[in-house]
Amino acid sequence: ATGKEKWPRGDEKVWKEGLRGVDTDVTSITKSIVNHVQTSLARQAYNLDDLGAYQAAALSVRDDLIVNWNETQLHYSRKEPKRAYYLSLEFLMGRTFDNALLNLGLKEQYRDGVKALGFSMEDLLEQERDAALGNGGLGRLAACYLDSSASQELPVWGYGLRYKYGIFQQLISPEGQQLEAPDPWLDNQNPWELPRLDVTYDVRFYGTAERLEDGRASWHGGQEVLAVAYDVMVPGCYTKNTNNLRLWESKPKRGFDLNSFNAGDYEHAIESSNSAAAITSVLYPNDHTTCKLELRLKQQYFWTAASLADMIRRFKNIGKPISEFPDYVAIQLNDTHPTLAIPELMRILIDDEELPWGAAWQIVTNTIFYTNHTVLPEALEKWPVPLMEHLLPRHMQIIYDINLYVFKSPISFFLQAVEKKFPGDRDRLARMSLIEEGFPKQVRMAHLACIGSRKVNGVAELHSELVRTTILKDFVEFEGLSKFSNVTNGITPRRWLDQCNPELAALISKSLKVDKSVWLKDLEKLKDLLPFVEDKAFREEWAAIKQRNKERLAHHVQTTLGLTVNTNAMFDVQIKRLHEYKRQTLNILGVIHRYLTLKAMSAEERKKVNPRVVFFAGKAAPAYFIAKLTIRLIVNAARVINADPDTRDLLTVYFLPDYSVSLAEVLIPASDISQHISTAGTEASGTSNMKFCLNGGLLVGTVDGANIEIAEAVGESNVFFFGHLTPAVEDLRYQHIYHPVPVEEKCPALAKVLNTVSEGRFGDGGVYEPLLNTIRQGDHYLLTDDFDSYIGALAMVDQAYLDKDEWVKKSIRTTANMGKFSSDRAILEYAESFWNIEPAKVP
Ligand code: B1H
Repeated sequence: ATGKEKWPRGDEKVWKEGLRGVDTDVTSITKSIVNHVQTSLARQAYNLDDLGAYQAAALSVRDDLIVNWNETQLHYSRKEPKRAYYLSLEFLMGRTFDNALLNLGLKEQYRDGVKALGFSMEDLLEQERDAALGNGGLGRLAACYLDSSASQELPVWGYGLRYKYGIFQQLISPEGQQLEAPDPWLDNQNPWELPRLDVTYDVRFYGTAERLEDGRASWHGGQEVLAVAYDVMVPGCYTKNTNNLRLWESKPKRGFDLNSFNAGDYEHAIESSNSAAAITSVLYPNDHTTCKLELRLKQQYFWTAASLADMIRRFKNIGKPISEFPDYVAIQLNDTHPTLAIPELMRILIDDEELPWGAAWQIVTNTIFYTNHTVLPEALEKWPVPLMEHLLPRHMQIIYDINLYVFKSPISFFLQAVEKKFPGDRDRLARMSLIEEGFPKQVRMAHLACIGSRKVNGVAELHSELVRTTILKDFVEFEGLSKFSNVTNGITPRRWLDQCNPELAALISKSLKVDKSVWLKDLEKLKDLLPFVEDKAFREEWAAIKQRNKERLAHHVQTTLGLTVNTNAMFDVQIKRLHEYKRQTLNILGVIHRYLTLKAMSAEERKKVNPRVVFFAGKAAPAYFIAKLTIRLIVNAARVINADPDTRDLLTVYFLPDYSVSLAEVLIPASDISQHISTAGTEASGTSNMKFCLNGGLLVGTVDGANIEIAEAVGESNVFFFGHLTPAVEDLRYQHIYHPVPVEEKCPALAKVLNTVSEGRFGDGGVYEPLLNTIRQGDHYLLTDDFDSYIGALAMVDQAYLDKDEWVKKSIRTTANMGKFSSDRAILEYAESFWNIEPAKVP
């Protein structure tokens, strides 16, 4: 194209007449669905099952999304606003169909249309597989932030990987062991993505980097693979703005240049893990433990390189000088996984754009932002230098150069500052260096992310303070406090209230006398529910909705597991990844304690006890032995407890297999109480805590993460706190190691529970010894310190639940005060204080 052609080609009127809009009436909708049955699916009314009907309806909604998506991209291209890019290795999107219908405001019309065609909306919604391209909170946060960006009309794109297999499917064996099966989520086709086979980039690995003059280098040889774009439409709520999530798939490059392969690289080229398609094959299922596999590093580079190349191409289209890159682009790193964006952008600016080092560094450090999500040492990413040198030789050079430039160069501004402040402090330099000494040496990705970024933030007040005072303390002293801030996480009220709890959403709209499109985008409006605390009829409706949500969950358990759940009981829920720091073990040991207490009661005493159903769900990393053993204990304890005629009316326990976003949508609205009981200082934020409270569930928790801010918002009288506080943790751990006290002495109630397990009350006790020993020896997560106060907090919950009316008041107050935790608030903080971007509403 010369750029001088007439646009559009042909007759503009003909083009305009051909354009489709968004269908909003039932007749057009059924027409469109039937059309897709007939043509896209090549099927007919007489051979259409629920899956086919879902696919046709989804394709019809997708047409609407495409219309809006196209308009949005055109609008952004014309307006040229500064854009932000959210780089995340995980996007835990869940299902799309229902969410898209609600955001488009077409749920009712589609319900009617589908019904007219002889299907039920509920059945069709169940046909969709979750897009489970994430492990847990970090990935779901990314999904919530995309929803909020689109809903707030912000020009934000997500960049991630299109894994062929998402998080593994969890099966539970008859012995109670977790088994893992692959999640082939793309097998039935995915109507929510647009393959962009024309949007591709070459990504290089291995090869050699030769230094040239002016700090530049030439990186050549090695292996090149192709990154292909798949676009996922992200509709905003009641707006045309429909943003993009671009996921990369790896493919072998055609026209492969065998000559560029030197003998040393040949071996790697034929390794199966080295095949191009392997790169985006599977999501790594470890959360909070870093693996040092070459393929994982390849994923990280493949994705950051393709994403940056795409951003540079888009930026170049607007024809501005490269020095203005930070005026048009902000890049948010979701944890350290995309930290290679820093040396990669340096490489592009220095080697391709031929900028001097200082100018390049200026651009990088004005463009990139870094969010930390954990202070657990085992989760901090470090890559062996030999692996980096082999896979990414040019990037390793750049990292060494950054290290010199920032910390040691005599011309460096930073060195002068360091020298002035800490003369001759060699230990400090060793602590701060990007390279950790050892065998092998390792690159500290959090340090690289920190010094290469404009801002660094944690995800809740306490966590951000811990980032400043522990893992990045030296950097705060070095660079000043102002670079380090906090953005407390949020959740989208569209999925986590309107979609998962439609009856509650309807009651809120009716009572506030405002359309849900208003309060869903301005969640502080929930405050206006407070006066209804005193309205008896409202309270009754509120309680009745909770009851129906409990019945919906019971129905789900009945149909999927064949188990009957007592819906007259209090529903107590803990759902999250299995991890020692999250202390599911504390919960199950507490359940066993309750069971033993009930067993010891007389029939008369038992009559006064309120029945309780305890739900667990969550996946363990496949190689995490202790976490898997916890699942086994939960499953086997449940089996014994649920079968005991003395207690089963008062206490039952369920481990629901294969936790997912969709399962969370059923569990959360049904909970009376949920547990967020991490050892103080270990859970960076937590986000399910927000989801439960938004749905009127109360919270039992430690003084940790966002629990603290939730309590501040809803009032401490509406949460049940227990356990030691963060400042005490370090000291308690020291005591465990140097002045150990036997559990029998320190916490007799817990000792009794541990012994009951050891003695084989829940199947072969020997099996659980390794788990029990983590408590008896070392007790890193302080179960022996917190057990008594935990049991005390649960007793307070029982006490409070006796007064049902007061409980409902607490529930209403909780929901009403959760406005702060909308991800709209969080994303606007990023947009305003970090990225400096503004809304760009599509007219
Ligand atoms: C969180 C992770 C995480 N923090 C490494 N860190 C991973 C680390 O695959 N990996 O290598 C995957 C995930 N995830 C969670 O982030 C925190 O534990 C939560 O407290 C927090 O709410 C969530 C979102 O900020």
